[in-house]
Amino acid sequence: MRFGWIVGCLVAAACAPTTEVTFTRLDAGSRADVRSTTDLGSSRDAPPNTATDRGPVATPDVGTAPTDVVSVYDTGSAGDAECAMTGACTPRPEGCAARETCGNGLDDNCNGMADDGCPCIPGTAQDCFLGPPGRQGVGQCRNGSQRCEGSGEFGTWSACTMGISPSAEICDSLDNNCDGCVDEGLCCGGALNCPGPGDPRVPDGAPFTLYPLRGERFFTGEVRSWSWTITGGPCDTILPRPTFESIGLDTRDGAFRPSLSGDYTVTLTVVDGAGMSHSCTFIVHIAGPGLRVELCWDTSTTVDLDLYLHSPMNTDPWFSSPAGPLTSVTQASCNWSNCEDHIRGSMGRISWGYANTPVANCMNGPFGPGWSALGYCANPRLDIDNNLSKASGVPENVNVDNPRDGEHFRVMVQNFSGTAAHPMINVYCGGHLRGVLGAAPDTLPDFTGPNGSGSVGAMWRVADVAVRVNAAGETTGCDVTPLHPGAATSGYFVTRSDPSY
Ligand SMILES: [Ca+2]
Ligand SMILES: [Ca+2]
Ligand SMILES: [Ca+2]
Ligand SMILES: [Ca+2]
Repeated sequence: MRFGWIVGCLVAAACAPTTEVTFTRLDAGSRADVRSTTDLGSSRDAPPNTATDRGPVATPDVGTAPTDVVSVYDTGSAGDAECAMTGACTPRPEGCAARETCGNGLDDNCNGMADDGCPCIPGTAQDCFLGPPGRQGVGQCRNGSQRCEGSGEFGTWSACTMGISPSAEICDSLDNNCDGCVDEGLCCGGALNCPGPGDPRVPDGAPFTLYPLRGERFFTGEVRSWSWTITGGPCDTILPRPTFESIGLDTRDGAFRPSLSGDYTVTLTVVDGAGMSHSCTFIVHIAGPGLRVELCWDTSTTVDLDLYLHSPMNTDPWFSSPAGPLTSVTQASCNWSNCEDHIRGSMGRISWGYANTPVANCMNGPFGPGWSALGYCANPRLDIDNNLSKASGVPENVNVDNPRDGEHFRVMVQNFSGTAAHPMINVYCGGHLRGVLGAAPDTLPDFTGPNGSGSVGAMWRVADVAVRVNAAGETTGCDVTPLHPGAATSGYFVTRSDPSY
């Protein structure tokens, strides 16, 4: 579910004119990275850039950009001359370069596109920043995420979305245009105090844990109305209802409970005693530890798909025979039979030798009562199971809170119903989105097959994920390798009635 954004004018009339920031693209494309001041609130965000996740990253030479570089970003400041005199601050340079540098997720040449013209592996995802390179990570600016689109061996990076880009400076105690100066050139009163990245008022959240929203932390003064809107990540674009529950969104103190990892964009809109609207938009990062694989699909209320994560110890077949999963499922994978709080069948719980983790990691999910009774979260575990009887219209996900460095996991989706579905897989490593597979426009074609009552049916072997874990046991990143049939270098790896690895 998506919500409309309400962006209030926060600049007192006496302070006009305001800074204008307009992003336009030089080409005729119509992607989402065309921005203007009118959509400055619609950006969403992804985790902070971690260079270790992408291997060596070239650092753009932002200090010696030729003078003839044309930037599509207009982040210059204006404002009231009188106010500009107070609080002197030197804005940071935009740092535009003559050429794009590949692999850094930056728009080095300031043409409105990050890593444009750079080859990538379809299905992988990386952090990116839509704005002048010199403004990355400054003020309210936050990295977004882009995924590699295409159906061939190599693809191209999508628009950089889900981040916060520079926007016009407004009175909110925040550096909106990310030039290193707060509320520069404006005559600000100070009732609104919006959080930027890393602000202690907006700590990271965890899946299934209620996240409080406290309006008084961001606005002081007389208020006529409070309003919160929340936007989720990739699965929220295709599921029939949000991946989060929410309460009190029209009150000062609201809250939401996310069921998935990733970034949720929150906008607070306040109408003050004089009827003027004020707004803050910020990102709440929901980070589950370790490896987290999420599955969602368009027909999740009528079609039963199942998520399987293969044991990292072997390459055994997924099933013991081509007969249906109900009779052929094995311990080769974490799946619906052996990985939930409640174990079905006689095989017992799957064990890959990991320690259990604190029950707080899973106690608020749909199987929370079961995990609470056990007193721990098992690893691996299936946190949500959409099997149309227990739950419908929801995602599924498998967690391994504490994988070991270098371990390698294969992800598979089996179509139990056999009828049409377009599954999407999101891979998070240490809370960072590192794979988006099957998302539009590269949806999985014809994922249909025999019903699971008599056959293992249609199976999509999605990707191999090799995790990186530091000495403290924290998952710091991973490499996602999308899979293709046979020796092919492109195409989705879907089989029918074939249980092999
Ligand atoms: Ca560029
Ligand atoms: Ca670049
Ligand atoms: Ca500024
Ligand atoms: Ca500001």
